[in-house]
Amino acid sequence: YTFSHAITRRPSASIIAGLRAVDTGTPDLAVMQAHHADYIAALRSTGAQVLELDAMEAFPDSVFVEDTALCLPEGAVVMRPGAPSRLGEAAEMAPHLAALYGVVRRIEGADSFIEGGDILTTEREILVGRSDRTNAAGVAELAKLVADWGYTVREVFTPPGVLHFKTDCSLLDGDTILSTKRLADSGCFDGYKVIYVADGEEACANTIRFNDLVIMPAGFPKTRAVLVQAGYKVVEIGNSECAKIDGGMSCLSLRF
Ligand code: CIR
Repeated sequence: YTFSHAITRRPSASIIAGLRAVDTGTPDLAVMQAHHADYIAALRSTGAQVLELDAMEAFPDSVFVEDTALCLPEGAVVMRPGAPSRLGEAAEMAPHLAALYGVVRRIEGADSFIEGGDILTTEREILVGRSDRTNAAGVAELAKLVADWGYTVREVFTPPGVLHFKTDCSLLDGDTILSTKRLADSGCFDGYKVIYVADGEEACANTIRFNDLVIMPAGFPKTRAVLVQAGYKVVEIGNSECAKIDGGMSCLSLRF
């Protein structure tokens, strides 16, 4: 479907303390700000209205707004991030969603954990990958919250060592998913058309289709060529700094 809105949050100086699985260096705030501006410009170029929230120093990973909520046409669901340092980010997002949306629901169970990066919404279902951040109780609570909106939630699994389900996949159109082989091999996309990222380019699987654009991280020429060949209009955005703290294109916005 088409998107009329996106919510983003400016990176904070505390980004240097962002969570990461492996330390590959300190993110450079100025470079990240430049990449972030390019990302917002790409979203805006499609005609969407893009909200830029202020940086939050208290939350180093708060630039990755996707993890705080799930935005559906019927309403928004505020998540309960499984990373303790990120739990408070969800409450900070709730009032902004309430201002833009009629209906806001919340994951509330003390034992429920779920992050937006583990959720892939397709035209037929909502896939949620269990991960180190998303547990069975979180998936079950989400399923209950969206049932009366007509959505079916299917629990799937994020490969070991991969942060989020969507670290390894993206929805390109109603029926087509860009995926790494290691994720698609689990069978979770059976029945969908799958385009594989090129071997060695797994880090570009976190891409977004936003209106007429496919926005992907820069520096993955083989996968870029496959997408162009398949007819997608591709825009590349620098992701060197977010990549140091395990972030990518989907993490940087909530889209609806
Ligand atoms: C984290 O570990 O939570 C952040 N450093 C990266 C979050 C990336 N978000 C996403 O994939 N949706």
